[in-house]
Amino acid sequence: MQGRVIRGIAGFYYVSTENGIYECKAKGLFRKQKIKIIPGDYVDIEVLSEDEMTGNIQELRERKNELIRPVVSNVDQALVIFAASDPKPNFNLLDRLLLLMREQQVNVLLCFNKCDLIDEEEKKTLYDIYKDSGCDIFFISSREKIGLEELKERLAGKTTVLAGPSGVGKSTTTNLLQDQILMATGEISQKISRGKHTTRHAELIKMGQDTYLVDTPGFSSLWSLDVKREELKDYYPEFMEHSQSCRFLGCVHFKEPDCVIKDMVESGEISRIRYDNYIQILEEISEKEKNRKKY
Ligand SMILES: Nc1nc2c(ncn2[C@@H]2O[C@H](COP(=O)(O)OP(=O)(O)OP(=O)(O)O)[C@@H](O)[C@H]2O)c(=O)[nH]1
Ligand SMILES: [Mg+2]
Ligand SMILES: [Zn+2]
Repeated sequence: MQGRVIRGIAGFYYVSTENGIYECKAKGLFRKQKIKIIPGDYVDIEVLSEDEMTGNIQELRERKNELIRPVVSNVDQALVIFAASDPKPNFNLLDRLLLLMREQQVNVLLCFNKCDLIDEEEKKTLYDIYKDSGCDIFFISSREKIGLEELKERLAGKTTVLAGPSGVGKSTTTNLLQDQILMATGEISQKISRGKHTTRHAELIKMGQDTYLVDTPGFSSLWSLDVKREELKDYYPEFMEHSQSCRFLGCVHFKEPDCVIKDMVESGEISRIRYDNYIQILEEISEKEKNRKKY
């Protein structure tokens, strides 16, 4: 029987099939070949017991792709959720999540929730920051149920990784987008205290036919990026378009003279928030590369 691994815990894999969810083990064959089954995998299973819904994974279908952060396969896109307010968006974290997804070649739907808390002008400000960033932008309010249908349409038939900081309404929104699983909401930041056991594993929630949301608890803390200093600029579509006009080939738009990008930030054509965060990330990468050379 065919199915999809929706989560894996301590050697057990939960495989969603047309007959329901089976608790499966991976055969020794996989261990011998050093193949690790991960959430998102399409597999063939042999049913051991229909009553107990148990089985063995016999075969792993070819993966379309495989993300490392979070570990999950066969992903089509990411849904990055921030609150328009309460908490105010942390643009630096937001840009890092966009980079992380782009680094893994995953297209991003950027969603600002809690739009009931902001006015049109504030909405426009948010829109202007991200309009050239290469992601599609959605404004929703899960409280007022605004914008959810449009979002739902974009998720249909796809596997979408959900990401965003605590308290922005990920669970509230997830509950409205599907009726299979009810997630706890409102329990802001109890998890921030470290040391406690936090789930680091991705879990797929079936929303409908061929439609999955990948829930990733503690996602933002998994941050770590593997981009070279000279390459960082290539992850910013709003720079790419114009950078061939900079005086220096390979200009990173920082301390170089005659830099078109810096001029565009001055004139407001490129978002200063995006640029300043870019510089901050650029300097962090430089620092890291320097330390690496030292040792
Ligand atoms: N005003 C307003 N509040 C909202 C909206 N959506 C969610 N909330 C509230 O925001 C709080 C946090 O919502 P959750 O859905 O628990 O947020 P979360 O992103 O899942 O948070 P974590 O599980 O901690 O990562 C709750 O009190 C929700 O009622 C919205 O559209 N507008
Ligand atoms: Mg939640
Ligand atoms: Zn430049």
